[in-house]
Amino acid sequence: MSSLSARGELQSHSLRDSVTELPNRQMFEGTLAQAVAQADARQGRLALFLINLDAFKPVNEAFGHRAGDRLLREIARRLRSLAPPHMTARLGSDEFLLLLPSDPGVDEAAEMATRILEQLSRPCRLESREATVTCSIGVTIYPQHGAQSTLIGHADAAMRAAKAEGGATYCFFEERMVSGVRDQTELLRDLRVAMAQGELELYYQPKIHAPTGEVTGAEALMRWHHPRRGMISPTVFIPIAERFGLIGAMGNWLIDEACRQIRAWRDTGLRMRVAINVSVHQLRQPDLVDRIARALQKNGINPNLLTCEITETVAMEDTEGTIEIFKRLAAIGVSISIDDFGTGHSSLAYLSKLPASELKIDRGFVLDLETSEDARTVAQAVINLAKALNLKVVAEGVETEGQNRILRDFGCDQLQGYLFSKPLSSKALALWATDNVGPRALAFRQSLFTETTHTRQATFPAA
Ligand code: G
Ligand code: G
Ligand code: MN
Repeated sequence: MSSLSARGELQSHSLRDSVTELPNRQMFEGTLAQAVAQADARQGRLALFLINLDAFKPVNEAFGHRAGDRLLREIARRLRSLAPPHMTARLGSDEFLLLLPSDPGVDEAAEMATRILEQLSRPCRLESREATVTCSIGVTIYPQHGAQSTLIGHADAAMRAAKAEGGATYCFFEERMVSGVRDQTELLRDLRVAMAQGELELYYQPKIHAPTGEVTGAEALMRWHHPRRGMISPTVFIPIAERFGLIGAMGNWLIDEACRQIRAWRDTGLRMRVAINVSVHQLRQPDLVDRIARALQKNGINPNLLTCEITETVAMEDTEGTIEIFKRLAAIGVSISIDDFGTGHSSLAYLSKLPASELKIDRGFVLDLETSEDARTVAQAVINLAKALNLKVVAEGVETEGQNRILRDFGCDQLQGYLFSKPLSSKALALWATDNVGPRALAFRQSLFTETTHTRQATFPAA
C-alpha cells in the first residue's frame, strides 16, 4: 500500500464509524452541505431522517455488546439498501441519519419514513435467537423546516416527538417542537434585563402557629413581573437562571432584598421573621455565609429574624459540606429549616447532626392527607421525628379544612398554605398586620410588633 493510500485509508477511517462502516457525523455534514448547495442551485428540496432505535439498550443487555454491534451492522446494511451509502450516517450509539436528495415532497418523505420503519422492524437474527427492534424517526424537509445548520437539530426534535408518541413511528418537524427552546433564549435575555431593572420582587407567605392561629413569620418567594407576559413562576425562571449562570446574582439579590424588607418592616413596627429559600448553587458559593452576615449587619437586623430553607435533597447531597455551612450559619445566629422534607433519603444520624431548627413537610404529602393512608403515615412520622429531635415542624401547601384538621390532630406546630394565605406583596402583608384586613382575619402574633399597639397603629402608613 503506498503511503498516499494509507493516508486515504486513515482519513476514511476517521470519517467512518468503525462498527457499521457508515459515514460519521463529520463526513455526513460535508455531504449535507453539498446536497444543500445543489438543492439551492436547482431550487429543490431535501428530506433528512433521523432514526433512533427504540429499545437498543435492553438488546445490548440481554444479548451482550457483541450481539449489539451485530444488530447495529444489520441496521446499517438495511439503511444502505434504502439509500446510497454516502447518504447515510451513524450519528451516535443507536442513532442514524438518512438523506433523501431527490426533491421529495411531504408524501415522498412520508413514504420513505414508512419504508425505513418497515425495514428496520424486521426481526434480526442474533446468536441463535431473533431480536426485533423498532425505531422512532424525525423528518425535516429543507428548506421549509429550517436552514442547513438547524436541520439535524430539528430532525432530533421531531424524533423526540415520535418517541413521545410511543415510538415505532415517524414525525415531521413542527415549529412548536422547539418553541420551548426559543422561549428559553428569549426569557434568558429578558431575565438579564429584569434583574437590572428591578422586575423581580419577593412575595411573602405567612406561617401560622397551629394552636393559636397567629402569624409567626413568612416565607419569601420570588416573583417576576414580566412586562409583556405577566407574572412568571420561579419554577420557570430559576432553572433558566441556573443553567445560564445568573443564579449567583439572583441569590445575592434575594439575600439583600429579604434583609432590606425585614428592616423596612421593622422600621414601621413589625418584627417579621422571614425565611428565604437557599438554592444548591448558593450553598456552593464559598462566601454565602459572609454575604448573609454582611446583609444582616448592613441592615442592622437581628439574625434570629432570618431563616434559611434548604431542601432535604440538597442538604443530603454533600453531607460534609452542608453540615459545615449549616454550622457557620447557626454560628451567626441564622435559623435553618429543612424544606420539602420526606422526599429525600435523610438518615436519622445525619439529621440529628444538622444544626437545623425546623422541618417542613413536603406539599405532596399534605395534598394527599385526606385520601391516602400512606401520606398520613408519612406526615405523622415526620411530625413525631421532628418532636423527637426537638425541631419545629411546618406543613406547607395546606389548602383544605380537612388537611388543616388532620395536621392539627397530628400535633403539627405550624401551617402554611392557600387556606390561610397565598404569598402576598410586602405591602399587602404590612396592611394586614396593621388593619387586620387579611385573609381569614388571622391575627399577627403580638411579639412580632416591636412597639405597643398604639405606636404600631401610628407608625404604619395609612392604606
Ligand atoms: O411560589 P412558588 O410557585 O413560588 O415557588 C415555586 C418554587 O420556587 C418553590 O419550590 C420555591 O422554593 C422556589 N422559590 C421561590 N422563591 C425562591 C427563591 O427566592 N430562591 C430559591 N432558591 N427558590 C425559590
Ligand atoms: O420552596 P417551597 O416548596 O416551600 O415553596 C413553596 C411553594 O408552594 C410556593 O411555590 C408557593 O406558592 C406554593 N404554595 C404555598 N401554599 C400552597 C398551597 O396551599 N397550595 C399549593 N398548591 N401551593 C402552595
Ligand atoms: Mn420553601
